[in-house]
Amino acid sequence: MVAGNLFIEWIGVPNVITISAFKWVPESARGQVRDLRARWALEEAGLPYKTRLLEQGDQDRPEYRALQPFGQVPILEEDGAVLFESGAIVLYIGERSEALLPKDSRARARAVQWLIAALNSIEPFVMNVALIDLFYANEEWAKLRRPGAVAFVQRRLSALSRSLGDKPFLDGDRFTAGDLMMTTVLRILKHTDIVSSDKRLAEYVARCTSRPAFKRALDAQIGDFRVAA
Ligand SMILES: N[C@@H](CCC(=O)N[C@@H](CS)C(=O)NCC(=O)O)C(=O)O
Repeated sequence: MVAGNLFIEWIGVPNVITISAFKWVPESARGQVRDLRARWALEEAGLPYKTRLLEQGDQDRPEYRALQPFGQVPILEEDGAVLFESGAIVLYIGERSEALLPKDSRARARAVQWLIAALNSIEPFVMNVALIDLFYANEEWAKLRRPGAVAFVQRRLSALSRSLGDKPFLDGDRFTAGDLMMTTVLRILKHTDIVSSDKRLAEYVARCTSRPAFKRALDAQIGDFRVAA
């Protein structure tokens, strides 16, 4: 026991990973802020982390912009290394955990493929609708644009639903980083029935969000807002 403690002192305790998050966001954004993706990945991987909570305006300070050029959350910091973009962060964490990225190289490539599909083929169209609803709902142009934006995302989601088929997860029986990312993207439309009206996608999101790691991540994000309130 003593020898063990001495050993830890000698090698030094590694720095705990830090994730940036906002100290406050409006109620409607709670549970949606993208640091949730990093927190969820860390929970799946069983890695401890702490948060660096940004006050209003902190994201525009030169110190933060030097770490995240666009002034967004999340960033991940570990032992002097810094990463931005939630996709890159989830993949970085995934390197430490087969729960996110399988060892088999082809299965791993497919997990990355689904993560990129979530960010590149689904999220932009989901965001078209979300931005209209959450920021521009009363603008005349938004009222005209919304039906087309909804129709487009519905076509994408139908294709996703067909590809998912009867499988529990996008690549089959096993949850991966691709499912983590896809779930967080689909949840952006929680305020509509666009995802929930597709039974397969609704069950898929429910399956992924019933994972204990997701619940811990969500509780932690909401908990940080409560502490800051
Ligand atoms: N592509 C980025 C998007 C990050 C993002 O949009 N973060 C939002 C919170 S969910 C943010 O920081 N918004 C403030 C801003 O864009 O100024 C990622 O996935 O990390």
